[in-house]
Amino acid sequence: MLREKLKTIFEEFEHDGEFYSFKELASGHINDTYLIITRKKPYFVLQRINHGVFKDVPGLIENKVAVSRHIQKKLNDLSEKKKKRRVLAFAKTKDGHSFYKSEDGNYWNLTYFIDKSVTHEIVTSKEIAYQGGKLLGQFLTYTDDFDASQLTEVIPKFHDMSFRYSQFEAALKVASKERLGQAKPYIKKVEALKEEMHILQKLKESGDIKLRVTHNDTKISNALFNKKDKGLCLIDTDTVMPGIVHYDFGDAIRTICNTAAEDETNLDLVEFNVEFYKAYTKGFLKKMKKSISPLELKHLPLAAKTMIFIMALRFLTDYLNGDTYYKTKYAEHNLDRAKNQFKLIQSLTEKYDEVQLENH
Ligand code: NDG
Repeated sequence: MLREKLKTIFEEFEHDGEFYSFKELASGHINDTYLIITRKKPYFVLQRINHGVFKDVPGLIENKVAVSRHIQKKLNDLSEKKKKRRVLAFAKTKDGHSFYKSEDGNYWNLTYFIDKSVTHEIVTSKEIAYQGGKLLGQFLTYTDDFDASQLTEVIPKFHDMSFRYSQFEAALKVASKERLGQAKPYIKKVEALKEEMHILQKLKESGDIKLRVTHNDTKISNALFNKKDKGLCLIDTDTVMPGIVHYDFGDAIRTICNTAAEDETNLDLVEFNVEFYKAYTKGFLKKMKKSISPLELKHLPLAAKTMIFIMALRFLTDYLNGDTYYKTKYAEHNLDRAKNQFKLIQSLTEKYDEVQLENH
């Protein structure tokens, strides 16, 4: 029984919590995540890391723990007023490791649940967008002096556009006739956008845009807020790796500015919200003013387009591959997700002038 299993694993970790019950937190597409409700707070979050997706789970967990520790040190130096900021804290197992490997070969990690926090699947106010922007700017500022060479590259070439195109092209060769047929209009879009979608990668490769420590999965549901909509911290640091600022900014905008959730199938509901873009950018730049270069700044709108596109491409590729990567609930799920992202690109493209910084 799942309850017994989770309880047993929970008890492998060092803490004072007494297991009472659990609740699945089902919004992620990769790992299995459970809220562990104890008899007395704090609660915990127990997570099974998907080792099909992440080949080096110990490396991944070391990344997360090291980055959290680095941020924690910065938080310790803050004034009382700012002490509401948070960072994930990891529990250790009774034998001193940051993860537990269960007999069935699965890897688990345990963090302290941040009390009175909430997440959002979609953004409903400018204030949340603004706070979200500050959170990311803060994360990138806190990790600016983190030695990136310490980090394991958990998924090599994660946001590398040429790599994602090559996976897409390989998928075209193995896809069923039926899926190829369903995907045809979107395959054409992928081909049409190829050149534009490589601009940022080229700037990264030439060194014109610098490498930083980036989060790499900045969708809005990976940000914690308090009940008054103030930002607390980013969570799900599985993919912290060296990257460019555009990965994180663009990936955040992808969900912040979508008027519908990523899984919405009614495309009439999917629009790009320019007001939220402006609010997010304002919060982000408030924290990043000193460290962002003119070239990085100029390419923020393209970052949004590129990161929406890369997710469309990845969902489409997984659909063509027969759903081997993302968790899906029905046969067309990945195709529907891709359609949602393509609709968002279309809407952003129509409003592209409005998101240019000079028009804010
Ligand atoms: C997952 C993906 C992330 C993607 C998101 C879409 C991994 C490790 O799903 O890239 O943007 O909801 O593939 N993470 O979190």
